[in-house]
Amino acid sequence: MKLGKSSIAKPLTTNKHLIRWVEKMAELTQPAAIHWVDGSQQEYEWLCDELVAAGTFIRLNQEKWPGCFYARSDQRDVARIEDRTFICSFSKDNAGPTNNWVEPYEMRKKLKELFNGCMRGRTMYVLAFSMGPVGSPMSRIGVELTDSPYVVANMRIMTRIGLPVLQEIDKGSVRVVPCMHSVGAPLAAGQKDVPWPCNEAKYIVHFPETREIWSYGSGYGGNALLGKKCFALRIASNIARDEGWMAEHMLILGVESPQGEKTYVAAAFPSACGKTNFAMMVPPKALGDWKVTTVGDDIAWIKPDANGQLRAINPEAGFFGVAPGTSEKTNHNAMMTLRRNTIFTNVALTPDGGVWWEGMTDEPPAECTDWRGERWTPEIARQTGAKAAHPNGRFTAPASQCPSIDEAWEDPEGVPIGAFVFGGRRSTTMPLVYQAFNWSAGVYVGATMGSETTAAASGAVGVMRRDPMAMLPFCGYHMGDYFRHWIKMQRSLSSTPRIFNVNWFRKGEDGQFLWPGFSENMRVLKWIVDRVRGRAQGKETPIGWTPYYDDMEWAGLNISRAQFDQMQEVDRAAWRKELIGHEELFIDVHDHLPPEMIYERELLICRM
Ligand code: TSX
Ligand code: MN
Repeated sequence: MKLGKSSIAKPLTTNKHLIRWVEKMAELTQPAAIHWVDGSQQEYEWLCDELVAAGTFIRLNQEKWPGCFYARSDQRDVARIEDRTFICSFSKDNAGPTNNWVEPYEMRKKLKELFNGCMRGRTMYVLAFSMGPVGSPMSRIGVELTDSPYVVANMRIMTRIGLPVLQEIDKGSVRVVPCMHSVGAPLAAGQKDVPWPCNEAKYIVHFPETREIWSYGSGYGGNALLGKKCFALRIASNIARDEGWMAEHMLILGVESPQGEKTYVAAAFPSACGKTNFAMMVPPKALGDWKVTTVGDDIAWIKPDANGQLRAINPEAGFFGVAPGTSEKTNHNAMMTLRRNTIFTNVALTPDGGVWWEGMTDEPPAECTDWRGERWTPEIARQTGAKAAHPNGRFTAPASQCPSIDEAWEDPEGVPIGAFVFGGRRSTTMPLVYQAFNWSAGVYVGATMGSETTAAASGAVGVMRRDPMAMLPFCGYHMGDYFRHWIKMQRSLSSTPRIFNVNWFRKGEDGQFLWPGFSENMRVLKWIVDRVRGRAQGKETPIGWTPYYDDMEWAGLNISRAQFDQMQEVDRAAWRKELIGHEELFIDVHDHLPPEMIYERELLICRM
């Protein structure tokens, strides 16, 4: 093996397959050094020092932001890139019409070219990580080889890494998902590095059959932290289908009643619906002693236990949250979580060594340095429209620091799921809440969910985008087969979780939101829990059961019967149009669509 002057550090494993793979990949990518990540605090501090020296990290004011760092990405590397994301299954049909597919042999050839010598002048980090608590029967292990120390630092917060994971691998019986990652910016001898190396050409590639991930050219978020979207959703959705469990793009929260009864809920929302806010919700005082606890804010791995009860784990260990819009008012628990040991990326830097983003405070700072490194003032913003923080600016924060973290969030057996909640941002048609009549009707609700677009980044504002189970960009196989898998799951359950749909975003004629949202969503959650526990009535409508006004708790909130009726209205004319939208979605995946989806649509038409 040809390596630079730094020799290969001693492997921190006895696993021959792992060592051989690392050697082979080093031969391909030609790093100057190899570093086996042990995951220790000393190592993390050393890594952060290196990142500061390289200009990637800025150490924040340690008085106000202890253990926190600030990073700015390259301006062309700020988000996931769906058109560069590939599912390279043997057959194109298995990837389905909603994924980009390239023939695996062809893609491997391309990747060999791209990765050939791509780590020259850099260190290759060998990063063993566990998705889920180390040793849990529901956890899965990956090893990411990356030339980005920024990725290592973020992965240390987002997953469990290092020695305990390598010890699991050394037991020899676990299957490891190999994850190759390079920013695609080799350094020639003596060449000066940039703070955020990346490559114009980007490839986020999944081989579902061999359970491999290859990511090239990006150092940002889901493109580079391969445990998250790539492993825990795209690859895991394949593993889950094969093994009879579910890998879902869902938050998990616990609801504790004043009597101490605990009910766990898993919920799927497309982006820009406030998923993290919901996961960390603070109930209103007026409701009494209801408590909401957080198990996870993004991904749920859900599996039937020996009794046919679905149990869920959060495979992650941190929150990679969107910063803009996060404030004391919208998400107190997130603000508490990110006060220390947090990495901020693409937000604004304040003169006193702090961070700021749009929506963090009512008053913007008099001046700051924006996410592009330029001077920003409220006046400049008024004139040019410049944002201090990128709309996709992020915080990477340890889940353990979240005040609302659930006591069972690391339970290796997972938490029992009582309800699934789907939702979207819909200004019309969709009521505040309804319950599907049964499992297959609920799967239909999830399959047809969608959201109206908000950010100009995705084109026009207010356009309806279908996003089945919020999984469209994250399902690693054919979406029709994915619906089939949902339908099929019922057979391995003694009782299925009840399925609900919510919509916090319905508007009145005046264009105002009908529902106050945020803390008040607890009232909806309470009805959901009461339904799960068989305590509340449901009013039958064509789409499912809705709450009676008198079954909702209204203490401390002024919503009249008429207002409630308005937000719960099932408008048959609007629903007939809605059903045409469902048809359009189903046309795309029709050849793999389970018959239950067709039946449910027919039933819905009949009830309209
Ligand atoms: O996160 C949100 N949630 C869930 C909270 C637990 N948001 C923010 C979405 C953007 C990411 C919401 N926005 C919610 C909501 O429930 N509801 C709304 C819409 C809304 C916005 C503002 C007000 C009311 C509703 N009212 C005032 O600003 C006074
Ligand atoms: Mn997500």
